[in-house]
Amino acid sequence: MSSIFEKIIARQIPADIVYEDDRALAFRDISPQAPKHILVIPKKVIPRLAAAQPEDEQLLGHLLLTAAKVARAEGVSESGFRIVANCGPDAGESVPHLHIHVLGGRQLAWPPG
Ligand code: DGP
Repeated sequence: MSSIFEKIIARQIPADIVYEDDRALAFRDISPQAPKHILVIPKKVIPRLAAAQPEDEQLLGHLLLTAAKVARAEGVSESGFRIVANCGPDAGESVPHLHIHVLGGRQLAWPPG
């Protein structure tokens, strides 16, 4: 069964897409935790960072550069932003398709909850 993010990639369910290329998709989180909250995902199905393989090295780098590109496009590159990849139950991962949260537009607390 395909995950909700695979359905977004396939345009089977709508999303506010802010960036797309051959390997990555970025769209606004449905439940934003900051004024800017975007998810960057690979089109390849990788459930989570812990499931990534050595052959995914270039793709993982591409996702990070995409996160930085999205932050620039959203105007938070200078003010600051945070990237988060929740991996597994203790981290609160809720969608089993690797995703990088890009959060910005407000002062973010540290440590996270
Ligand atoms: P995580 O808890 O790290 O697995 O983050 C999953 C995020 O995905 C969560 O912040 C809410 C978001 N999300 C879940 N379903 C949808 C959806 O259908 N559309 C969008 N845009 N975001 C979703």
